[in-house]
Amino acid sequence: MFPPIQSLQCHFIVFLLLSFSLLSISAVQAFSDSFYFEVKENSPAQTYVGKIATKAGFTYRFNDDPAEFELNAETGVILTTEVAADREAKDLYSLVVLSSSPTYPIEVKVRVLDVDDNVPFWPPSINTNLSFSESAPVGTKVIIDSAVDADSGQLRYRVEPVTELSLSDPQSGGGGSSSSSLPFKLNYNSSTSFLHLEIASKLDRELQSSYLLNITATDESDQASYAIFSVRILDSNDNAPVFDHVSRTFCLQFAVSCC
Ligand SMILES: [Ca+2]
Ligand SMILES: [Ca+2]
Ligand SMILES: [Ca+2]
Repeated sequence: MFPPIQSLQCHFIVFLLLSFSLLSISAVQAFSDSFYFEVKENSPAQTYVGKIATKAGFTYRFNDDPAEFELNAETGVILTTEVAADREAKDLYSLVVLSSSPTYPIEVKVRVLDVDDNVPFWPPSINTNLSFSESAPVGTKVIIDSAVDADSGQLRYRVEPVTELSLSDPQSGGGGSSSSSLPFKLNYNSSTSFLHLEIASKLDRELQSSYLLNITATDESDQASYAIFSVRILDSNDNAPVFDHVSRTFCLQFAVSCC
């Protein structure tokens, strides 16, 4: 008694799926050996990266030659080439080394470590026009666009009033002016990268209606760039009306002479 055709089709599909799974597993486990190395980005040519295990009588080559690394066919030593690795372009290389016949594959991963080789910058699209109501209480914050640094380190920020010297030399510390002369301070959360400008002391539009701020972003290698932010203080109805003393006196005199 033969099984029905539909049952045969099902068995065939199950067989195909099992075969495919086994092939996938064997592909994952196909490497005879695995190696993990680390090298700093921008390392000069011929910097030692690592050495794979070799067997006597075999030679070795990359399956797909990377521009940044070379392999000694006999010793298994991997060195950098004239083409420097750039972590910001690629931070992990997954390479396959093949032995001579009988061929066996070796997995090599090379992690490119960060070097602080980028200066922080302020994207041109940032909003540099800010405003606060003069009645906003101390502690009121507005979020401002932060600077960008392609490296992995943390940035730090400082705010100073704009002076001619601070514009010509942002490293000068504002030419003697300090953030303490401003009614603002910066609040930076390095884990979220949110940067806030916060009111540090009471604002008064009638005393000063606008400020120009020089905000500097500095990375862990003291590379810095600054942006100028303008802060407008918006009017609030916080002054009681005052009578003109002269005209009031005139009116009273007029009233008395009329009587
Ligand atoms: Ca780089
Ligand atoms: Ca870098
Ligand atoms: Ca940097």
